[in-house]
Amino acid sequence: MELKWWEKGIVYQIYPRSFCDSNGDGVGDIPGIISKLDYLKDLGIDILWLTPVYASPNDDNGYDISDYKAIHPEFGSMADMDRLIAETKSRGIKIIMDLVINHTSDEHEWFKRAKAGDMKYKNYYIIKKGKDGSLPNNWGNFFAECPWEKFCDDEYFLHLFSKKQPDLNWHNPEVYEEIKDILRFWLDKGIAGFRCDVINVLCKESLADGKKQLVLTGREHYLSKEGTHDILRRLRSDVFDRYDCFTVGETVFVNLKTANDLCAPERRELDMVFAFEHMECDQIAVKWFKTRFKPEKLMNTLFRWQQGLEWNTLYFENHDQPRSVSRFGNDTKYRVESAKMLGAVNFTLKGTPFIYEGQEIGMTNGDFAKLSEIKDIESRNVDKMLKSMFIPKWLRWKLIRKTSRDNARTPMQWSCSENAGFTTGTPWLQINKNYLTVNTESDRRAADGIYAFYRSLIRTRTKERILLEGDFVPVSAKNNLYIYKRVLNGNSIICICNFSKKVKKIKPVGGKVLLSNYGISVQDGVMKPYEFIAVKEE
Ligand code: TEU
Ligand code: CA
Repeated sequence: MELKWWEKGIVYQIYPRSFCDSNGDGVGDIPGIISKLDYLKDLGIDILWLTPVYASPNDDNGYDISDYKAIHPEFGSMADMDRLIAETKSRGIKIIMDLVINHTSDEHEWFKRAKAGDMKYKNYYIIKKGKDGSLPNNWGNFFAECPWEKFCDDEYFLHLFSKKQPDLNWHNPEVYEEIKDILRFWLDKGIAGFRCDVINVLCKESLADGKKQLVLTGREHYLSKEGTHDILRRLRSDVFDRYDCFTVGETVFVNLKTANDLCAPERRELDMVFAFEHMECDQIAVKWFKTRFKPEKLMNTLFRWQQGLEWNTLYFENHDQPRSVSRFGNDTKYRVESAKMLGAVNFTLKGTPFIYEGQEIGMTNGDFAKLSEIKDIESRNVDKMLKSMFIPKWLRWKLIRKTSRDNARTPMQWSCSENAGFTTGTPWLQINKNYLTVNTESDRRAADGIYAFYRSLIRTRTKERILLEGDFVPVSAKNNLYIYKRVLNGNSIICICNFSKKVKKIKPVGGKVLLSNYGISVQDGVMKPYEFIAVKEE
């Protein structure tokens, strides 16, 4: 079957605040993105995903939207956005935007009118009376706080995220109509699709108490419910089908069954989903408690998803996760090797690869020294929660330093000039001091640069039909050595990955070397630290 353009393509995620600042206010912006389009074109990407650039009070860095049809002035104007769309188009790059429709900002006109007593708008949100003088139910919240906030008198509104992010009431058909209109507005401008934020929690089937759980009590009442499936199918036939666009859902807590339910082609809901299971391989129960990383958990999870879902999104990083080289690789002695190896795994599995800004030069976790240097609302709430559990300060910091979303949000490191070439002003979040060595300029100059390796990954995947379409076949997964094949019409590519610092012996594989992070041309049976090799078998 002919692959769709979003299956063939490579997606590059931009976190606009941290990408490139054009006017020296310390915040990345749309003109900054435009100035780097040639860089992205040279890398070889096909699709850009922009995290929210809409008007927002920035309680959650743009995921709290106060006007879906306006650009936040700190990012530029609508004219800048139109120019970005035109400039990407002329380079053959498409743009997908973030669609945040589980909640709005409490500063959105709808919520303001609801607050002012307008019944029409009150019904846009989930507002409920307390129960016997206390909260409407016992649910938990994604940002480690109480999900109910006083609305007025004895009423509360639901917010699964921050209190400045009230959840929309998807049982109200008027909400559906409003969102349809917003989607058309952007699609008519030439946007090629959406990354749909927490899309599988839209429909709250009931507001009854939930079964007590360590995190997110109550989630059985809203995770991937029939009402959500119905909304997705309707959005598809009412809107998306009329455009050449695609949707990728950010789907929390999905397993193989629910992921298939959300994106199997015949169900006509989403085109792809972001699953999280492989991101949970180094945590205990909740993401805020990290345990030692064991490659077998990561790789076995990936192997299972490769076999259980027809088409996967392939990602190791985004704006909510620590940097992959610090987390799964080695960000000191083997930074270059392990960053390349992770990239190679991400590009040789079956699915659409996503690159998060900076991943292509092996950017590492932020080098924060104390909580006051961290801006992320999630980290700040987690600190409060842990404090209420009497966890000592040093331990709270240890956990947050490892898990904070700001690890991936530090500004992009472009050069070794002041502020890493990101801004001429004061950056909104501190730049990692390793910018003097880790930056695009130095990396592209180095003989063993990571950027150049990503370029070859992209070109190889685009050229090799086996990598695009071939079936995934696991071969072995033991002793930190992972071997798998991609197979198409009897032809195969074998991929071998040494997920450790130790040298390993294997049976030498013959054939043409397609990819090697050590630049070797013959596989000799020795796998060096973090070595990856892909060989076309003959
Ligand atoms: O994230 C959804 C989500 O579930 C997050 O809480 C995620 O589990 C967490 O960030 C991992 O640390 C999306 C966006 O990607 C995130 O940036 C937003 O804050 C959130 O939705 C609310 O819109
Ligand atoms: Ca700026």
